[in-house]
Amino acid sequence: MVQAVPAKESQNKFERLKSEKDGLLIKNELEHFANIGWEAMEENDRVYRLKWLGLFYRAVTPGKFMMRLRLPNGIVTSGQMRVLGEILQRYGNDGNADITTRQNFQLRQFHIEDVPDIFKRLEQAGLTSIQSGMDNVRNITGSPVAGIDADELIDTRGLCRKVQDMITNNGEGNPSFSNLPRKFNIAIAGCRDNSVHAEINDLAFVPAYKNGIIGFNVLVGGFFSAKACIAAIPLNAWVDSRDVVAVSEAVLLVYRDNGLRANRQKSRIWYLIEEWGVDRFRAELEKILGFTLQPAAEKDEILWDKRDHIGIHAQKQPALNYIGLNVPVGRIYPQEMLDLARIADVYGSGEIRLTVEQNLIIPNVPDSRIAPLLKEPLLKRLSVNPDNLARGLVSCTGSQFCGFALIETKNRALAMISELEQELITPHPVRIHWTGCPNSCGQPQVADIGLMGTKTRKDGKTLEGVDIYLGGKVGKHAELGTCVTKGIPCNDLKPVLRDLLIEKFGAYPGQKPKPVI
Ligand code: SRM
Ligand code: SF4
Repeated sequence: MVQAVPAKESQNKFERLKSEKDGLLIKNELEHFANIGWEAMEENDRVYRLKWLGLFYRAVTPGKFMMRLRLPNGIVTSGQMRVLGEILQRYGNDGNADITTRQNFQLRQFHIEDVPDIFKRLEQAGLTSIQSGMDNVRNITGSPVAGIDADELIDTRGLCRKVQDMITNNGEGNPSFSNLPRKFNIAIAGCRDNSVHAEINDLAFVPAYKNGIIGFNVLVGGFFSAKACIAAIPLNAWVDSRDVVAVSEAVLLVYRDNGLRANRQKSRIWYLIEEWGVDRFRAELEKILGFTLQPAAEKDEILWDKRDHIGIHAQKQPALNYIGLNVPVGRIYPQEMLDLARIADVYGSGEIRLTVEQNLIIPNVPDSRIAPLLKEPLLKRLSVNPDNLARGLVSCTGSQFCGFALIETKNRALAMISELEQELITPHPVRIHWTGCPNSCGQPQVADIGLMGTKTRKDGKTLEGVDIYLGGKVGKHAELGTCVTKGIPCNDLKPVLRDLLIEKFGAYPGQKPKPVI
């Protein structure tokens, strides 16, 4: 497929970088990089182009790289989990894995010298990190209970996999989509609770019936950035599930060839749709598809509040259950990954799933195996029954590893929740999302309480602080929250959160009774 080349005069630093050398070509230079080491690498290769292979140089930890995988629908087998744990143990230099807000894994602290070996191991395990950063399509999210939810409408597993295979050329790398104007997010919802946050994706499919057939209404243009946060709008199109891959491909082609590139702040697909209008955008898709898209179904089937999938839940298969484990701020360690692989084998069917809330699911656990599974020591930390604040906690990476961060997030989020839980009884789960800067990777706009890192001043000193977002709604009434308070120093945050929890979320002073042993 011929790639559109942006006019030279419109080229910013990133467009120049891409047209000088396609990021995917870096694949052939990996052995060379491993031989020369990170300090001798050309800076654009090290800092930017390696992201086409899912490798992120972390200036915060000089010499170390993070690796972002692709896990369509957030599913890994126990064998794959074991390989990931072993890779971290062997090459991770005390690194860890993080479950991301796109139902995915990031692995940390690798040296470039070890990356060729790591890639061989990933490939043998059927895993890839290809095209997961920079101007590429991110992990394709799908319903975390696809195929096991009694009320599911469409099983999203195969669709997520097929869309990924189309985009990445079956994991080989696909030059057709290696020079998009910017990043691109795709989500496919298959259940009634919008478990993927469809509305914050550049392209989303939500289940809807048309003439008695279940297919998808299509949403386009959702995104968050430091400059704007936009909820996706209807494309006014209904597609049969057999057309999901073709429609995704057509949207990407239209975006690749027409998306705005000169100003990176305005390079997300939303700005093209805004410029053209939805009707022209849809007409351009139809030209590529070679057929007329059917108008959207009158209503979609997102009818429920969003579930968090934590705890023990009966599956549609008789006598089988899925067990949702809360992973505090998504962080998990190599030995725990090996334990999880064993647990999935011993009690389940050897499968593990990730959620966009940075948690885990062990599916296919027979009734008779639940009690012994609950006695596993790992479940003391990865709880099936966390407190109501821990349960809804999400956090982006923050300053521990991310160069954009204005504040430390994950450790602070955990400490704050633990203190608040000592002082308050919160009758219902409250979803608190931390994000270290306005890029919004931790999605504060979808949270009950969103906390966005900022710098603030107090007593003449510059301090780490947060802007507070309220009003984020998920599930059937999804709505983006907005900023209500700016610049609260992190050291002064606890009483502010305490008051918010009491005033708006029914919390009251007290301590949860200790379980009787
Ligand atoms: Fe993000 C850039 C981490 C989900 C919006 N994001 C980054 C980088 C790569 C910056 C960097 O190079 O350091 C962060 C890597 C830090 C690290 O070491 O982990 C980073 N983003 C993350 C993750 C890991 C947060 C998490 O803890 O879960 C998520 C990885 C998802 C994945 O598996 O691919 C992550 N990022 C998101 C989301 C949420 C989502 O997709 O639902 C968003 C907002 C939604 C969106 O993109 O529309 C998001 N990340 C950004 C942006 C702003 C994009 C923009 O248009 O301006 C940046 C900055 C950029 O791309 O220039 C960014
Ligand atoms: Fe880094 Fe900012 Fe994203 Fe957090 S929100 S991971 S600090 S870019």
